[in-house]
Amino acid sequence: MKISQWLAGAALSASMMLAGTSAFAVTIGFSQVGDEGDWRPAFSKDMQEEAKKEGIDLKYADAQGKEEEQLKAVRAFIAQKVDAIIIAPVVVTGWDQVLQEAKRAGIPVFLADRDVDVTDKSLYVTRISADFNLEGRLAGAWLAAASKGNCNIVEEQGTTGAAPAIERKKGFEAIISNFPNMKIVKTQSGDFTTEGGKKVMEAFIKSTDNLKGICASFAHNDNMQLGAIQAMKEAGLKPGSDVLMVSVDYVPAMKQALAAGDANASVELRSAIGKYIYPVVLQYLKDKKELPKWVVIPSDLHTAAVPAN
Ligand code: GYE
Repeated sequence: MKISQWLAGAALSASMMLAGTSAFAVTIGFSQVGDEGDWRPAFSKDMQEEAKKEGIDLKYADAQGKEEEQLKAVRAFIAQKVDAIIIAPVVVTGWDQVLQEAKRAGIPVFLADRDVDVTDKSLYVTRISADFNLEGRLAGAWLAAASKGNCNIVEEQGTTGAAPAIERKKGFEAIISNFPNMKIVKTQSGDFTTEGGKKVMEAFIKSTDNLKGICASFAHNDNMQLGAIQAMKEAGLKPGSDVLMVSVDYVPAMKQALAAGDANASVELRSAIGKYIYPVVLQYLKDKKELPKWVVIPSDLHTAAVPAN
């Protein structure tokens, strides 16, 4: 629901008429991970634009990839008595205490994108995000079909302890474990960055004698895969034909890599998700109705032609 529709309803309320208020301002604090790749800044921009459209006063805090910064930002939002807090958590651990502080202050917390690992689920209202495990399964299923179930894989993992790194790996492994001739032979974290992916692939190239016997690179995000593509080209290899390249996000640079034949598949992680997130938050602020703990945003698989061999 748009805030304009909501306002129309709210304006009818006797209390507002008595107070003579014609506008309802909602203040939301949003603690964002940082800007580690191409997907994240697109998501941040969308959150800011959608907030404007909804008439939300958005307090935006960039944690530069550090959980300590997120904890500080959340505490600052609590001190400012915002109406709600949205967190895209860097990693899954370390959240219990600060979420309890928000709960004591009566400020509802919503998770966007990444997940947290807390035993008391009442510490947040809901999480609005894509299914990272499904993304891993889609990538694994594509690769199983493309390689006919025969594939030695190198894997570039996302940030250690981050929900998408954990779940994409689990989902991918759940699929390839059905194929006795598919296995991950090298795996390392590239921290979701282009530079990280490049470094990791350089190490893989060295330790496998120029990717000898390697059939695919699975990267937990496109930026690491784009870095891996650079490293492979510098080593005289042909990503997309010598080695199958599958990753997640479907950012514009990956669309180009797919079109150029440097990559073969990418699972889309939508970045324009403010339109999924804010209506849930605003509705909850209005009616305080309990929500399911996860509101799922759909993911799609995009592929380029698989080279025949
Ligand atoms: O895939 C990656 C970003 O949290 C799911 O974070 C997100 C991931 C996304 O850095 O590119």
